Amino acid sequence: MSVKRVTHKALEKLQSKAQKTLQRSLDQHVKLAVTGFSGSGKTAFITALVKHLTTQANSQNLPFFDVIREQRLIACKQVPQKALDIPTFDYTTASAHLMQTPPSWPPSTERINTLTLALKFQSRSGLRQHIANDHTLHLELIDYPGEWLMDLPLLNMTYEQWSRAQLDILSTPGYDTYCAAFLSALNQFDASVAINMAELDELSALYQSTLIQLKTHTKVAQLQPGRMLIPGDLAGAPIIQFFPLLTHGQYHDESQYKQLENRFEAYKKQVIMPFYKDHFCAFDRQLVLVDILGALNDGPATLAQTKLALKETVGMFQHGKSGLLQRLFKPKIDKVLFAVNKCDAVALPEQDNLTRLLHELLCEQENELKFSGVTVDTMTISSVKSCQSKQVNESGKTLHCVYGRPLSEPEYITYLPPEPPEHVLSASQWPQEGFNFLSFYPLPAHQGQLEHIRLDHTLQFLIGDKLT
Ligand SMILES: Nc1nc2c(ncn2[C@@H]2O[C@H](COP(=O)(O)OP(=O)(O)O)[C@@H](O)[C@H]2O)c(=O)[nH]1
Ligand SMILES: [Mg+2]
Repeated sequence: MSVKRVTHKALEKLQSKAQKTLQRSLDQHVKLAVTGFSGSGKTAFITALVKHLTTQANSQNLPFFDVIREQRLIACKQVPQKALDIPTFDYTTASAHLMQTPPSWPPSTERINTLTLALKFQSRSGLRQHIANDHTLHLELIDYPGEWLMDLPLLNMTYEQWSRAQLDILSTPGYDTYCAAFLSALNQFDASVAINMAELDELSALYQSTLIQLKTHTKVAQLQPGRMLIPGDLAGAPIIQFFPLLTHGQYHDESQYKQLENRFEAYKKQVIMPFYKDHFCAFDRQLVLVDILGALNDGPATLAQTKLALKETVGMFQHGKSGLLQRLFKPKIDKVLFAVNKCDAVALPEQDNLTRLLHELLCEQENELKFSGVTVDTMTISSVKSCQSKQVNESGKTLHCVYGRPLSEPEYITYLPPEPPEHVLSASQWPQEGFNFLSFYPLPAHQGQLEHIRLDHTLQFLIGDKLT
């Protein structure tokens, strides 16, 4: 009798243990790469994502996120991260900036940091719903300075190739004001003579100030090495003190040229490689945020360079194919979303133009990715709304305007933004007056609620299938 009871109990225990193990194996971990060049809106996006999932997860606010529309999301909260050696994303400070009166944008990112959210949900499909009442998806997010992303293509380049590409950019008409001093000093530089540390330091510093100028005044993305702009813990180290230089024949091992080439190679091996290996591989999903409005404001050269920079960086991930990163770190990204961010600064009927323009800029990459079995989509979003759309009647005509407080102004204004092109324009098709999309402060939170455009579509595409 007692033997029977024990056996029955043991069986129940075993069943429950098996159920727990199965449930654990069905609980999932998704690592989402939020990528984009500096200023594309990564930090604001992560802040908004956490805010909406933890405090605004209702079907009015996120109607196109299935788990929420179907009222299956039980709760979402920040949980301790797996990686103990990376600082935690400071959500409290970042969200405080958006929520304060008047609101401001979160500070820009100077280092890598991470945050993990646990989404507890009810399943309605497959095996899961029979195993347990609720399941948990862990969503891991990583924030880092966008400048460091732009270092990724260097892994595929020799010093000579990089120098040529970089000097091409510095010689772009329109950038002379920022680059002339460095280019003329470079003309005087003799690369064949013996190593002269003082001279290398001086020219590196001049190159660094050129990159800083370009970053301040243009939207050009290819500012390399990224650590010259955001050094992290490498400030002042010779490994980040190099600059592009054209070759003229052979150089001896102790020449200035060889020293620069060695620093470039050391930077690749000791800075870029470990960074991506430690933090930037094993992503499951990727969001690429693109600041097309900034590129349009800058002009045709910057738009063309944005296209190239996207091609180079997205190409490095080569999800599923045999790219360099694939061989090195085996990334396994199976879904990529390209999103034009900040679309709230464009009149509502013209926002679709941005999707079409992005699609055209990226058609080659999209094709490659799809061919490798990756699911790809393009979208126009705004993770934190900074403007309301507003219709104004003028002499019987309806004008589609935006209403917000520009960064340069003390007051709210109604502004008629330019119409963004649907296609890439050549220099001759470019409007003479250029484009002038304004940047605005975030809209004030209303009763503690932030507004977004298509954050729910974004979440559905990126993680919806993991929450069924
Ligand atoms: N209109 C609008 N502007 C945004 C949005 N997100 C970011 N921005 C602007 O872009 C700037 C850079 O954003 P940030 O998140 O720091 O970019 P990051 O460098 O990619 O992390 C902000 O200071 C804002 O001016 C958005 O959703 N809408
Ligand atoms: Mg940032």
